[in-house]
Amino acid sequence: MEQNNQSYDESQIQVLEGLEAVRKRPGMYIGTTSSRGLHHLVYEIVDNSIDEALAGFCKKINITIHKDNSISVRDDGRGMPVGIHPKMGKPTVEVIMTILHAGGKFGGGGYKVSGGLHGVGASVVNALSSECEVEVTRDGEVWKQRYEKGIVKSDLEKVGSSDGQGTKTYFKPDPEIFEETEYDFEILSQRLRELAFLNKGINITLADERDDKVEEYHYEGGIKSFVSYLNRNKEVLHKEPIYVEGIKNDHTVEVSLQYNDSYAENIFSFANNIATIEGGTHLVGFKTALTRVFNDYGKKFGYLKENDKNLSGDDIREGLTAVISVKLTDPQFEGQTKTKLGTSEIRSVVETIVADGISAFLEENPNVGKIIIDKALVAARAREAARKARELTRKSVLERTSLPGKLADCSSKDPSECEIYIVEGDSAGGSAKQGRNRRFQAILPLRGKIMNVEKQRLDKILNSDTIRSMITAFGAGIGDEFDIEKIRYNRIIIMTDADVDGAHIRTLLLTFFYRYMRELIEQGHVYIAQPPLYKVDKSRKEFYAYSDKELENILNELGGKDSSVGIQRYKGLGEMNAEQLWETTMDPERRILLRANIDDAMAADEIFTILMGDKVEPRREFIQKNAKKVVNLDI
Ligand code: 2B7
Repeated sequence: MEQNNQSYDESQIQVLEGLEAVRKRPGMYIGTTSSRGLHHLVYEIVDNSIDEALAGFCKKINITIHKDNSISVRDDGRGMPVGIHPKMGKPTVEVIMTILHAGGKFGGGGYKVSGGLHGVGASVVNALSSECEVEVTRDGEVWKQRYEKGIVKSDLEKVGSSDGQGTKTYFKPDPEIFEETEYDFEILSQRLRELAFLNKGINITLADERDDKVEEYHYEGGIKSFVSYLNRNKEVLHKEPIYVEGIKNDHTVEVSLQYNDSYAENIFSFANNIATIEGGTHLVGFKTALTRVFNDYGKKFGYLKENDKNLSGDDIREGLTAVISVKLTDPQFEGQTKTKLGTSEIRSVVETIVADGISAFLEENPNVGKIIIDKALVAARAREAARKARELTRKSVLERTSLPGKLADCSSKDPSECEIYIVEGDSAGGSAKQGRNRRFQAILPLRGKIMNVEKQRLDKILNSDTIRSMITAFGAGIGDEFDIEKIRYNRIIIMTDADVDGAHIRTLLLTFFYRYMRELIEQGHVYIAQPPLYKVDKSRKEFYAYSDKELENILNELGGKDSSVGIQRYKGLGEMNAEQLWETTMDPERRILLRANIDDAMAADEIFTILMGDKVEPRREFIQKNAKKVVNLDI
């Protein structure tokens, strides 16, 4: 008895120390206390339901955003165990909810495969919530326990009976911890849809009580449906995505792929439901298999002659949309953002399963094989042409005499302090040239239309004057040969009009950077300038407003809108003179710059795909619905 009491006290102290640590350094456990961390709480809880589903015991997961931005998650799994935990001497539910790192084997079976990046679970969510409740239904009984800031507020109590089963968790993120406490439906919906794609058959619903919205995600086709969804606005080259699955050495591998008529390669890889943005061994295995299978197939059916050079991986991946999903116990994550799968064993497992699966598919669907090989052969020829074109560009870059004529370069040659403004239109370009600080600010005016790079191959893209002048001015090359070390400017600032055309040009430029100079965006070198929307003047004083809200504030401060107040709405940069442009948009002391950050390749590609796709309808709809959003694209 004595002994028992003592260990109970000890475990109690452990709990408090553990949860206090979480509240003291929330960032260590959920990465950040910004909006991102707030949404992460939901994923942590949902991950436990997904694990229960992967174990084969749960079919439905329902998520509700309540009016006060608290959250409920309910699943129809077996329900968290309610019996006394033999080591801890208290109900297992309580252990799960209050002990840090209580992951893994409750009730046997180490099935924990899913899990967010930080994979810390329910106790962390509990610790960071001002209120939390768990309700477990199992063996005909309903049990409930309450917590506040992670501290137990009521013993686990039987509150009713029911013939169902499952777990329900309610939590309200603590405003003392989170800077942002409002949930964004779209953010949750995107991840939940992704989870439904990645775990076929599971039924997930998301309800928003703030505006009575409900969505349901359920895909019997799993990642095959995912690929169809990603290609939904594209012209596909074969009707059904190819789908391959296999299990080897306890590793589950699923791959689906479908070609479209674009030139882009879009491969999304996942390990245990986590997006592996930086790739890893599973991706390497997939690419190796794909290249090998199509070269073998090409040879076997005479599309490639014995003496022909092999098709390159890039040729074979042109126009490819693919999803790779592996599930493994104890994955190793590496890389700067811990989104690169390092587990080496997976490489050959994926390679074998994919090679066998695709070969079998091609045997049965030779017409699809021919379409893909034909496309790869054209790609190979175009790549050769592009190589020659690039050779020419590179020579001119090396010669250095040939910085583009339109470029007004800065005098400093120290890239760390230099910036280049890419400016829409000649007249704004002129004002920018006059208004700038020429020591460290360079100006490159853009004339005419910017090519939609998504629809072109590299050789065509390199024909565009606009794009060539950017490549030459930046000095770091393009595509596979892009070398960020050589970049001549630390900041690349896109300055366009604050209208729909400006937004379009900005999207085209971001698409170009994203596709051909991705590190520029990844490493945070690309910025969007924010010119003011209005000039207000009263009694010879001028004020600039960068948003409608700000205009309202200024007018209020000036004592309302009357005849003595002049309001000018800037339709374009061209309406500002050099001095105004400097004051409002270019002076480092006063300007506002937004950094373009594409940390979510999928979200970015979605926007690009919808905007740039060949089907006109979705594009128009998107621009109309999101005119505001496009302006704030990922920044
Ligand atoms: C690693 C811990 C967290 N757990 C179980 C069993 C079922 C189960 C859970 C859960 C989120 C909100 C509604 C296993 C696993 C704990 O041990 S967690 N269901 N659902 C959940 O948290 N959903 C379980 C073996 C036998 N019986 C039950």
